[in-house]
Parts: sequence; structure tokens; C-alpha cells
Amino acid sequence: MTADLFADSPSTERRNEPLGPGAVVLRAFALDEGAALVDIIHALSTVSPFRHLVTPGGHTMSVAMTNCGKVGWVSDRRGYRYDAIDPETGQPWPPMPALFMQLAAEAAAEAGFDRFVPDACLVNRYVTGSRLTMHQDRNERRDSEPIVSVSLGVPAMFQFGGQGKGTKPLNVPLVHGDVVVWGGPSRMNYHGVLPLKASHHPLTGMDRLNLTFRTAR
Ligand code: MD3
Ligand code: FE
Repeated sequence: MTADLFADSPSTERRNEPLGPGAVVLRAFALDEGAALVDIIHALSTVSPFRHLVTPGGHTMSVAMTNCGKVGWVSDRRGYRYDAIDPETGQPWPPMPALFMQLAAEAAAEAGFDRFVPDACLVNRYVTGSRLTMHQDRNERRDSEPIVSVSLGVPAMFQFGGQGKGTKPLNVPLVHGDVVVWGGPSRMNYHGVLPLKASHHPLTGMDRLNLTFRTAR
């Protein structure tokens, strides 16, 4: 018996993995832009810093967040919403960089969603132990539009659930350069991220960064 050393395909190889109706993982889709994306995120965070938002229930999130684009996702004791103003700076969020727009539109098109024009990009930063409990993304006005997410840095285990809370989630490892497009019937599925395992990536150190592009308004 010979061990199959190549049972897992290399994480530098582009390929499309369907996850469910309307949902597809585009492996290595953002690999070439990875370093530029990380640099841009750093620049954005000097304008609108990463911060730990508080949920309406009073819990401080372990994931740090910032935004760019016309509107940004925010949470506080009053609820979740999209706002044109960064509550931390009192200024508009930094505009969506052209590279972000272009990459999101190309990924959406690859998944069959033409003319995706996001108005919001949420930037999530995970450190060791940071997690996102199972939830639905339901603060966007049009659920006919997909969500595009880009994973950078340290790998994470993503949990893809079903339409209801009960369904046992599918565990999907997401690594640097992976892009996922969530549209159609998968758009409202429950999902989460398991606590980040300690690991290092040359471009981000111990961090995982995730971009989620949305049409919020
Ligand atoms: C599946 N972020 O910010 S992105 C979030 O990796 C969020 O930071 C995760 O969930 C992260 O809300 C996952 C992938 C994602 C985004 C929206 C979805 C997956 C989704 C909507 C429906 C189904
Ligand atoms: Fe989400």
C-alpha cells in the first residue's frame, strides 16, 4: 500500500467546488492578488480601524471588523445594520478599492452571477481562538444578490449549514486565496467559523483576514 501524498490537491491550484445550489468555492481564485489585498486592508485599517463590535445581546465579538464601500455593517446594543458612517471615526467608510470591486465581480461572474456591484465590504480579522457562531446574513435588503467572500492568511474551518438551525453543518476548510460565492437558495443558509487554530502565514502572521462583499442597499 502506497500512501497517497496527493489526495489533497495543492492549495495553489484553481478549481471550482460546488457546495450546494448557488454556492461554490473558487479555490485559489485570489491567490495572485493576495499580497496586494493584505496591503490594502492594512491601509484601510489606518483610516477605519479594526474594532470588536458588541452584539445586541451585549457580547463583544472575538472577530475584529472594519468596512469599506458606500455602507458598512455595524452592531451595537441597538441592533445590526448597515451605515454610511463609521461610528468609531464619525466619517464615511473608506471607498471600495478598485481591485476589491474587480475581484468580487469576477468571482461572482465565475459562479454565474453577472454584474455584481457590491456597495459594502466587511473586513473580518481573526486571531487564534476567534470564531463566528452559526448565524444567517439577513441585514441586506436584496437577497437576490450573492455574497462573495475572500479568505486570506491563516486557514479556517468554515461551517456551512442549512436553511434552518437544525441541519448538521458541512465543514469546509478555507485557505489563503480561496473565494466563495453564496447565492441563490444558499444565500440565507446558516453558517459560522470554528475557533481559529494557531498557525502562521507569511503575509498575515497569526491572523486570518476575510473580505465579504455584499449588496446591502
Ligand atoms: C454562507 N463571515 O461576516 S464568509 C460574516 O469567514 C461571515 O469571516 C465568515 O459569515 C468569515 O457574516 C464567512 C462566508 C459567508 C458569508 C455569507 C454567507 C458565507 C455565507 C451567507 C450565506 C451562506
Ligand atoms: Fe455571515
